[in-house]
Amino acid sequence: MGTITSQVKKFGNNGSMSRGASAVSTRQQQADVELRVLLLGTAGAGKTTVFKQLQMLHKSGFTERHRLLYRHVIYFNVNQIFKELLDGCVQLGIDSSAIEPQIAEITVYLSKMEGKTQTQNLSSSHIVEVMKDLWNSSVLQQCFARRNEIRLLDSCEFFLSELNIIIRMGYSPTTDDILRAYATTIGTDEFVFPFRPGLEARLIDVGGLAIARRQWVNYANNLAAVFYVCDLSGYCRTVEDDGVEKNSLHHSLAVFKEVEESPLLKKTPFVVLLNKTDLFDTFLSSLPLSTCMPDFEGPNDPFSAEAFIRDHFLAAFSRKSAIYIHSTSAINAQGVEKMIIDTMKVVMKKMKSNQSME
Ligand SMILES: Nc1nc2c(ncn2[C@@H]2O[C@H](COP(=O)(O)OP(=O)(O)OP(=O)(O)O)[C@@H](O)[C@H]2O)c(=O)[nH]1
Ligand SMILES: [Mg+2]
Repeated sequence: MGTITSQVKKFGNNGSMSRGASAVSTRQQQADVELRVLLLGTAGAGKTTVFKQLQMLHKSGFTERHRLLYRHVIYFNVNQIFKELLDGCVQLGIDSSAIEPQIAEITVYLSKMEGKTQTQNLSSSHIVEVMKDLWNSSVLQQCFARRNEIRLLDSCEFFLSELNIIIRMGYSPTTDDILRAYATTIGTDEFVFPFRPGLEARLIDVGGLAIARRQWVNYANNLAAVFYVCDLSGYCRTVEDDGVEKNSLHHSLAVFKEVEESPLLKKTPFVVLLNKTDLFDTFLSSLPLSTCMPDFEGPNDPFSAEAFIRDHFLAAFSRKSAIYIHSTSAINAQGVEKMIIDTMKVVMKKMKSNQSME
């Protein structure tokens, strides 16, 4: 996703983020301490979604410039979704020959839209009908029903149910749309916000692909906490990382173990965010957790399944007093606000008790 990612990244480096950063540096001088919090996890786990939520809470929403950049990301995402659904049909052996011309038409249209500014328009009513018909077709619905078996953006259903709104003149993404957009983080992003008088927190978002994860060691000094984000719904899905296809939950646990064992973090408290509870609950209703974790004997309800995964994270962590595990859905603004407040409180407590032990 080269261009889109670099556009968002460019915003992060040169746009309102850097304005935020300079305003912040003045405040920083006034602050006695800065809490440094590192967001880690595998690709697509939801780190940037948590980051965006914090930006929204501590700035007053997204600027028009930010929304315009995300408009490009969303067109790119919708384009990607149709391509992934077509690839999925091929992978699952679903005959897609009848829909290939429409997919090609959509791809050409959306590729043009990705480069357009808000004031430019392409006639949209015909293409919206083509997209809606395609999305409702038995071919794509059959494919979507087996979405855990293919590579497909999590926001597929969300964006395709909003086509009338997205594909039109003057579309400006809502906050929800921005939270649903996905541009993989290539480098790192930082955001500073007041935590309480005299104390600020710096949140650092690192990309989750193997190549991006290597950068986290540069941020490991003086951390108040690591927030490790795990995509719970990955239990029935695979991801490709470093050219290898793996079960997403097993991969997340393996990376967690690697991070936890790092000597650089041996005094750092960890918050594990078990994310995407909404998707987890949906998948669990038809795909038992035992498909990925054969030791799980049920019952196959969200509470028991989540507790089982929690236990795996606990077992993988050697310092039992320095871990806090919280379930969340990062797209839910209210849930995330509460999560941030609750978990930061816990982190502060851990910090205090760690300092008193030294
Ligand atoms: N349904 C649902 N989607 C979510 C949730 N959290 C994140 N997503 C979606 O998952 C996709 C990936 O989220 P990101 O936050 O960009 O993932 P990331 O961990 O930053 O990924 P990398 O930057 O590639 O490491 C986005 O489309 C989000 O909208 C959730 O709780 N539920
Ligand atoms: Mg990211």
